[in-house]
Amino acid sequence: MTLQLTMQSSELSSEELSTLQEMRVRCAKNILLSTSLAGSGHPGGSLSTLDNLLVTYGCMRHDASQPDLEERDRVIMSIGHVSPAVYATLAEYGYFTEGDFLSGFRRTGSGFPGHVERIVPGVEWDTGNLGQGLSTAVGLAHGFKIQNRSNKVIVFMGDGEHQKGQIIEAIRYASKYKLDNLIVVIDRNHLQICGTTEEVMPQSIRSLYSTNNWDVQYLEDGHDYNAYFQTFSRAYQKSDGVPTVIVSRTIMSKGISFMENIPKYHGSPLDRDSLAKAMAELGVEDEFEKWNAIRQQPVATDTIQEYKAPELSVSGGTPLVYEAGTMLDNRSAYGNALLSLAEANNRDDNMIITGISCDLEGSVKMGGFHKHSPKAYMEAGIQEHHAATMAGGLASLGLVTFFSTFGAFAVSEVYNQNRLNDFNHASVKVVATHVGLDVGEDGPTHQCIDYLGLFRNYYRSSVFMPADPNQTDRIIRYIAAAPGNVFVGMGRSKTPVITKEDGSVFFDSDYSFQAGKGDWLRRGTDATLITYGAVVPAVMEAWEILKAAGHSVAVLNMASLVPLDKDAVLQAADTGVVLTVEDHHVETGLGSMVGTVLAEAGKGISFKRLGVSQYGGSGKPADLYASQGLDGKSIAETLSAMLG
Ligand SMILES: Cc1ncc(C[n+]2csc(CCOP(=O)(O)OP(=O)(O)O)c2C)c(N)n1
Repeated sequence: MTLQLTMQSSELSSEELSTLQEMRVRCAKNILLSTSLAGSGHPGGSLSTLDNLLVTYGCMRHDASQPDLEERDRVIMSIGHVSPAVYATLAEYGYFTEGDFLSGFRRTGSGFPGHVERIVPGVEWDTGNLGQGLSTAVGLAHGFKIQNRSNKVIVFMGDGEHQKGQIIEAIRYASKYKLDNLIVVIDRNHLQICGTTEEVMPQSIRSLYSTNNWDVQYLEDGHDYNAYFQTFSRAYQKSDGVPTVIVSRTIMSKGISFMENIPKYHGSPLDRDSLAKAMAELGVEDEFEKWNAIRQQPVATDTIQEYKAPELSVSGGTPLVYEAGTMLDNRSAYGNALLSLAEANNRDDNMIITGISCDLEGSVKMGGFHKHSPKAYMEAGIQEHHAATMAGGLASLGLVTFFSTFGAFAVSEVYNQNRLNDFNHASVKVVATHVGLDVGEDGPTHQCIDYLGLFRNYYRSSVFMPADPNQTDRIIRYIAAAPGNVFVGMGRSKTPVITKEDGSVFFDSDYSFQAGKGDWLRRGTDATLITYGAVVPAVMEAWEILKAAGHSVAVLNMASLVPLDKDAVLQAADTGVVLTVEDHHVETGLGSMVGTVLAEAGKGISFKRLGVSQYGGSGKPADLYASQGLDGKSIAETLSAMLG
């Protein structure tokens, strides 16, 4: 069965109301059955959100036969734990059958995971980490505005969830950017895991929104279909520049007398006897044994929705080549490349390249881009958690989204936000400046030395570290056109253009960046220095010293760290001596990656790692490098000792 409600009507007809009642009974049955069959899950919040979900899907634009319809509205379930309610609702609306859901829920390999994931047809975003859903929805809503599209975004949130700080960041942002295409629905059941929301952490949810100029609608009975329909329809149809929140007073476990208002049922399924009692209350057959038998069969995978990347048509623009002898910071080369990409791709009626920064526009060199494409530049304020998550929402619409701030705030600060983008194939371009000891005088809190260690934990993200302004230019153009999440890091200082031995530009107009490919800056036979990023000039200085001492040393620049050019590492091993040098925590950086490649290939060669072995200090980058053995002279000494 499915249902299409007409939002122009003043109220629901009696047929529509009885259809909704019938749907509710089936969904309640499936919520309780699925969780009892799995022996885990979240029936309480599922039953309290259910009524609002059922009406929402009746109103919004969607088509179960085309889950990726361009014109569809987007539902983000910030409360990913109410997956039973979502799957039951989507089954009602024809995305799959209730049998698919009941036979597969929470089984390894099935298409129906414990928290909602986009492998389920109709689900837009993997969630479960509370507090992030509103930011994703804000990204989508802002993205639709930038694309001049009329799609709406609806986000379902919990009341306990509102204790998370990221939510207020998103609330402010939605108000600033007048996202009237956004509707928040809050399941205000006053309960969370450890008791009432008042006991666990008192909060005034409505005032969070009203003080930020949202349209706040309160429903005293959130289970009243007509009241919700009327409020939702009004919010859906207005265009006054004000986002809407519907605070829907609901009852946890609504509809099952002995479960209502008991916090335990937030996350506990019914035991066998209680399930039988609940089925009797609902007036439906108890199908536990039937589905339990079916669940002994191998898990079905045929509903699993494969991820499809949005189709992109991005021009890389014309590369900028910086001449030999130029000294320029890589972040300026980034800013120039970003502006050039905007010039090549952005039109007033069609923005493709977008950029977000967090009160650091000048430092991350986004000023030129902002001036060229004001509609596509987003100043998110000092709200990095929101900004990182929002970037995922924007990027998932096919907007090429650059998120730029200092390394410490683009990586460590928002580790779990980037992680969710990774789950969601979001294709965010995290371009961080002020990475490593190269940050200098601002000191260790600002010296991001863990970007590789952290990003390597994600399965779907690349890590690129340019060595000079020319390589920066080419990497930025490459990532704009290549789908996928990526981290690009750069230091703060001015750095020389890298040249070949004959003095000509190394990354010249013929060079194009390739992921997974190292650059042999110098060839040599006695040893190899493997390096990247801000320490490349120091390594080149070491190379000069070693050359003067009569050593033939190769220098391999690994701008592409993930994926890593393992063949080049093995070629380096052929020299018999390998030293890695990096402006990164020595234990979690390139050195350890190279060591693993060598060990797995059974290479018993002379191998050492140089990197940041303790928190840096506050001082000139050259002095900080020298203090940790990362200056040219120290690198040359270390390698000389290895050469014997
Ligand atoms: C960031 C984060 N912290 C903790 C949890 C664990 N957790 C899951 S649900 C929940 C309570 C949510 O309460 P509420 O939003 O009121 O949802 P309801 O209990 O009404 O379903 C918690 C703490 C989580 N999923 N994410």
